Amino acid sequence: MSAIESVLKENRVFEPSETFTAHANVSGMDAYNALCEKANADYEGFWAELARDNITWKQPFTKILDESNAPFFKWFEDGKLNISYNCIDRHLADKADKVAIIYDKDDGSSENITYRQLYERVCQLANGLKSLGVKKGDRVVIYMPMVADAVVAMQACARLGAIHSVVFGGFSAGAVKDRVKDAAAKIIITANESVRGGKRVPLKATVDDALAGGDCTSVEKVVVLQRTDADVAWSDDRDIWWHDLVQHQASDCEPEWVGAEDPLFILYTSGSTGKPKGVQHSTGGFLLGAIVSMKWVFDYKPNDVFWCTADVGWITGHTYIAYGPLALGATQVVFEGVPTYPDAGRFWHDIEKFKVTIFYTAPTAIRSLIKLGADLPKKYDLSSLRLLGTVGEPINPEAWMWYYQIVGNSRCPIVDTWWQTETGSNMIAPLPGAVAIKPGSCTLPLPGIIADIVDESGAPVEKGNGGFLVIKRPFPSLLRTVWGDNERFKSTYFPEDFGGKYYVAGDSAHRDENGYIWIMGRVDDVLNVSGHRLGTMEIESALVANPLVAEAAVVGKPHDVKGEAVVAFVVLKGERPHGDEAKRMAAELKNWVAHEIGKIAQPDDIRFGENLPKTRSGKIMRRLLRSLAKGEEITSDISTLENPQVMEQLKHSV
Ligand code: 7RM
Repeated sequence: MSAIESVLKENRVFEPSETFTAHANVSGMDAYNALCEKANADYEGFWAELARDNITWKQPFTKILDESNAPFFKWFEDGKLNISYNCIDRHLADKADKVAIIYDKDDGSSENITYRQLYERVCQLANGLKSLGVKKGDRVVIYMPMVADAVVAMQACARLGAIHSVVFGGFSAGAVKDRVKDAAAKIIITANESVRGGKRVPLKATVDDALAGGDCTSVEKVVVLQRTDADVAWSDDRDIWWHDLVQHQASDCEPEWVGAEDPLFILYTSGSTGKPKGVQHSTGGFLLGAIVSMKWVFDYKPNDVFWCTADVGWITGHTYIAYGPLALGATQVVFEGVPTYPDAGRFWHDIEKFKVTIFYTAPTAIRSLIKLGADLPKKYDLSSLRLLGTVGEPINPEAWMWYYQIVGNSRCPIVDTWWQTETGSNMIAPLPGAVAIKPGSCTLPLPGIIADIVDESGAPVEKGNGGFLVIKRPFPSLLRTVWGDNERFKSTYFPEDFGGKYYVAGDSAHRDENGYIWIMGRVDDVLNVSGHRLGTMEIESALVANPLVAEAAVVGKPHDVKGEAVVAFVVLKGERPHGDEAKRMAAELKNWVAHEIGKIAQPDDIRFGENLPKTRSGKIMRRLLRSLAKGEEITSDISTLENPQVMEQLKHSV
C-alpha cells in the first residue's frame, strides 16, 4: 500500500495568550491532557459524568454505553429527557429576560427574542402541531428561510418528540420530494417566500411542486409562515398559515419526555453520488456533544454573543444554532442574509453592531470576502471579538492568516473545527486556551474522541504519512444509523476493510511531529501522480499562497505516463484572465507550485474561472471538476449549484 504523501510544510505556531488561557474553560495543556487521561482511564465514566453534569434529565440513566449490537451503539439508554426543555425551560428561572436570539434580518433590521419569548413561541407552535396530530416519532420536514422561526420550528418538534428533517431552503422540488418520501413525513413546515440578499425565493410554490405528483402520500398538512407579503396558491384542506395555527394556542406545553436514544432528527447528506443518506441522530448523545464542544472549543461564557453563520439546513446550523448555544443559555445571532449583501462588509458590520464575541464561519466565505474586500474589516470596530472559528473545509494557511490578522487583529485564537454531519459535533479542534494553533491544522482531538490515522489494513501510519481518518471508539454524538437503511450505515461508516470496528470518516489526513492532525481532503479525491498519492488540500493551499490567487481546486485526469496529471481550477483575486495574459499566469502558477511543493505536484493544466462550482453549503464539487478535466459532458443535475454559470468558463484549458 502506498501511503498518502504529505508535501506541504507549515511552520507557524501561535500559542494562546496568557490572558486567554487564564480565563479559559479548559486552561492550559495540563488541563487538556488531564481530561484526555481521564477519558482514557475510564471512558464510560468520563462521558457519564459529563452527561450528568450538563444535561437536565427527567429520569437519570443507569446504563452508559451499550456495545452489544455494534456498530449500533447506545448511550444513556434508560435516561429520559427533552432537548427543548434543556434548551429553554431550564433557563427560565434565572435567564428569562436574557436575549436568546438576535434575529438579524436580510434587510439589516433586527429583532431580539428573549428566553421567555422563545419559550412561548415554541410552546404555541408545539401545541399547534399537536392539534394537527403530531406526536412522538412522527417526521416533520422543515423547509424554511433562515428566520428565527426556523429555530422555533425545530425546537417545537423536539418538544413533542417528533423527528425533524430540515431541508435547506435552496433545494429544488425534487430534493424536497425525495426527502419527504424517504422519511414519510406527516407535516411540512415552510414559508411563503424566503428573502436572501434582497432576492425572494418561492418556498411554498416549491413545496406545492414537490407534492404535485401525488407521490408524497404521507403528508397531511403544510404549515406556512408568512415571511413576505407575496400571495401563494392555497389548498384549503391541506395548507394552514402558521399565524392561524398558533393564534389560540396556550403558551405552555408540557414537553414529551423521550428516551436518550429516541431519534431527535434526520438530516440528509447529499454524498458525492447516489441517493441522499438520512443521517439519524439521537437525543441524549447529540445534546451532550453540542454542549461539551460549546464549552471546550468555543470556550463559551455567559456574556458571550455567539454567531454561527451557517444555515439550519446543514448540521452546523443544527448543532451550533438550533441546539448548542440555547442549551447553554447563550445570546446568539441568527442571520437570515448573505455575506455579500448589501456589500461584502456585512459580517464585519454586524459583528460591530451586535458586539459579537465568538464568530464561526466557513473557509469558502472567508476566501470570497478576501477577494471582494480584503481591507473591509478595517473599517469596522471588531474589538468585541475574542474567538474565531472555521468549519466545512480545510482552511488554507493564507486565508487563515488573513482571518487571524485582519479580522481577529492577531488577538483571537482560531478554532479550526473538523467534524461531519455524521459526528454531530466537533471532533478535532483546538481547545483555544490550551492548544497552540497552526494555520491549516485542526490540531488535536477533543478529550474522549479517540481519533487516529490508519492505512488500508487499519494499522496506524507513521507520523508524517497520510492515511484514513478514523475514530476508534463510539462517542455519544455519533449518528445512530442511516434512516431506514441499517446495512448502508454499516457498510459506509464501519466497513469490513477496517475490521468493522472503526468509524471511518472518508477523509484523508496526516499527523505532524507534534501529533497535530492535518486534513488532506476526501479520500475519494486523492490523486495518484506517478505513484505519489497526493491529497487535494496541499496543492490547493500552495496555489492560494500565491498573492494573486483567491481560490483553487485541483483534481486528477488520466495521463498515459503519470497515471494521473494534476488539473487546477483557479480563481484570481482580480479579473479572470484571457488569452496571453491567461497563458502567462498559468505558466507562473505552474512554476510556483513546483517551487512551493515540488515538480510532482505541478499542474499540467490550469483553468481560470470567476468562481468554482460549490454546493449550497460552500464545499467545492470536485466530482464535477473531474468530469470537466476529462472533457466529459456534464449530465448530472447542476441546478442545485450555488453558481452553475461558472461551469462553462472552466471547460477550457488555457
Ligand atoms: C461540519 C460539516 C463534512 C466534511 C468532512 C471534511 C470537511 C469539515 C473541516 C473539513 C477540513 C475542517 N459537515 N470538513 N470541517 N475539512 N477541516 N475543519 O462540514 O457533513 O457537511 O461535511 O467536510 O471533508 O468530512 S459535513
